[in-house]
Amino acid sequence: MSKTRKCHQHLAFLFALLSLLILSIVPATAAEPKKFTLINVVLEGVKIWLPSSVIVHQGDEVALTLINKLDEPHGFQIADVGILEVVSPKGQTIVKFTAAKSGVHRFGCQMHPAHIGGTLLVVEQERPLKRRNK
Ligand SMILES: [Cu+2]
Repeated sequence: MSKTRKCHQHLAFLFALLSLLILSIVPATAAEPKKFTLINVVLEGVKIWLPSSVIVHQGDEVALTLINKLDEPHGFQIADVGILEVVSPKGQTIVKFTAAKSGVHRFGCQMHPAHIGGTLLVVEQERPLKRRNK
């Protein structure tokens, strides 16, 4: 085997090692969205989005799968986050957003005021304690 060929093989091996290293780092650093499924049901004549509370941390990427089990379209709105969707009858859709603002954000159906929604609770990330002025 020639010297240059051996050198090429060596380089190819290093490249393979390097790309393997990069591939193993990227998925660990890319933020996985927090996934939740909300289902639209009727309970004794009352339409409800369930579960009625979703809790995430500030800065989280959030993906909500909205499933409409009913025979007519229903809305899904989180005004504070800028989400406004209509889910078709027996259909489903995914909404994605970043939970940028901490606090309690109401969600519900913009099409039917009586349709019960819930709250998205965005919890502030824990920070190191700051020294307070006395
Ligand atoms: Cu509705």
